[in-house]
Amino acid sequence: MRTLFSPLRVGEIDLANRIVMAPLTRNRAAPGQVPSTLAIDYYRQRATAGLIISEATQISPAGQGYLDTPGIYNAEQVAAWQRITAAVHAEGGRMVAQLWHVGRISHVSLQPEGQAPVSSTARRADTKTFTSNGFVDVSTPRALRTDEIPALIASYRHAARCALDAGFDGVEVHGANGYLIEQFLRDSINDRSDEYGGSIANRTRLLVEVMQAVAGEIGGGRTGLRLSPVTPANDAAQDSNPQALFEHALTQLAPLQLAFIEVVEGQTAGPRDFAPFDYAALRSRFNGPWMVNNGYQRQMALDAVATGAADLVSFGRPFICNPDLVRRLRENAAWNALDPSTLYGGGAKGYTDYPTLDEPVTA
Ligand code: 8OZ
Repeated sequence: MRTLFSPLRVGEIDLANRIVMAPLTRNRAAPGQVPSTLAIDYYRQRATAGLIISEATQISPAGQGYLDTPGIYNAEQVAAWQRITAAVHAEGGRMVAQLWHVGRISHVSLQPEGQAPVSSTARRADTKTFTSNGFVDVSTPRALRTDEIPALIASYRHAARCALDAGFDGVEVHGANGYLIEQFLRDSINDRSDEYGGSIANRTRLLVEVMQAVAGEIGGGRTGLRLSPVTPANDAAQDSNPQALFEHALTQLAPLQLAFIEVVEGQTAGPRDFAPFDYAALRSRFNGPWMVNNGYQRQMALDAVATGAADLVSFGRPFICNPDLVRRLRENAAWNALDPSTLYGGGAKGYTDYPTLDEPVTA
């Protein structure tokens, strides 16, 4: 019988169970956008997950949009990630790097030479980001020229190569939450008149070319994708026809034989029924492992896998506060409560000090 606890091979990656640690931004990177040494323990503690998806990691300096997020584009970063992936592998875990470009969700103080962030559009998002000066409005972006797209795609390819050099089992491309790829996908944001704007085929072009480049570099069986078809995160207004848009995208991606697709159902970290969307119809366009996310409780997750509605379930905030979430799911044990004040930035507190079932809770 197939359960949440049964093994699964996704593409080229063998997983011990179907419980996934979702990508989680924690803003604790060291100078140089290098993951901190604390991150070694943080991820090692969670290595009983069938798969860990790393926190979002920018593919290039211009891909950064928040203070103290790690990158995956230079040798120093690769060396630091190597220590993390080695620790996870030593515990029998598997880990992929989430490849991220924020597009317009950034601030000039975080950009190379204080330049404007780049996007599909020159229109500013109505949202804030976190900088060394606290929460500030995101900056007005500059629309990428068509002739700049090949270099952008090359930076995804380079980051994918860096991820494999760093010992990751693969990557997940961040195509969700209103960041660069969704700034191209949605007609509520993309106002281009070149071949990357307008029709659904044109708006999905960047995603498809990025996925082709990454899969071409490291193999489709080591490449996953995160989508969030209706989330309003980061001022991503609804597309006029998200069902047709995302079904077209998955149809285009089918030949790549991707390792998995992770779908955020509803509003990221919010209501699951935020906007109507037929996720089963979307899934019918994809021939590989289907990972669901957003607000899954134990019974929901057990049912999703047992009924075949999903192959894998990713948990975000529950994994932050329960390093041994897999055991707690297995034994139907209670979950620790999350401390929201330690989510973003800081040190060990709220990061590596959440207790397991074996540890007495210390004050
Ligand atoms: C929370 C804070 C900053 C970034 C996402 C990468 O929503 C993020 C993120 C989440 O995908």
